[in-house]
Amino acid sequence: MFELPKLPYAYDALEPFIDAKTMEIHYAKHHQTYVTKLNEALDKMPALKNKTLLELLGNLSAIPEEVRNAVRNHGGGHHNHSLFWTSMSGPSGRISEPAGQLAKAITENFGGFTKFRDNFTDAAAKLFGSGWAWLVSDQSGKLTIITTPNQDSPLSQGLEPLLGLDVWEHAYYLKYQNRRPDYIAAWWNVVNWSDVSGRFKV
Ligand code: MN3
Repeated sequence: MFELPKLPYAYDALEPFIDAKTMEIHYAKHHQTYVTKLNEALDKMPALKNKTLLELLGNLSAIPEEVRNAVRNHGGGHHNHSLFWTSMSGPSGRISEPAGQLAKAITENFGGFTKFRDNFTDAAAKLFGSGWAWLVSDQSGKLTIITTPNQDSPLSQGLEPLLGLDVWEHAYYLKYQNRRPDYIAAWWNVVNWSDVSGRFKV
């Protein structure tokens, strides 16, 4: 059975950029629901129960049709949010710019960190409806910025998610209402590049 991972900081750790109430509802209610519903779907398909999220999401066409959408939505929701929480941190220990190989790759692929950040911000702001903006790498280590609708995971496109931004309204509405660009601008302050850089394997 999949379980809600422990949040690596307190609900108020990301204040004032992301408020404690949003974090509490987002983690304890929204993320928990994805986990619960993923488990409910897998209860109907015991053959899938030993598979990892990567195995499930990395080959959706192999999932029986009866539960495929549930695995895609709730398995994706579980994986996306697990990555989202660890990609952020409170001020202590937070590294505010990429380091090492990832810093080098961002410069090579986007022409510098500022350009990367502007492109990512633009993609997240323009994404219509609910979904995610991502920094992903392919098998060769090439980096791109993509968006996915709903809870679709980059894993289902054979891409490795390094950094993801949740732009569902539930991620920001309490504090920012319809001002998604303000939420995105604030979010950059809490990205923990040490975690993101650690995911990049060339
Ligand atoms: Mn969310």
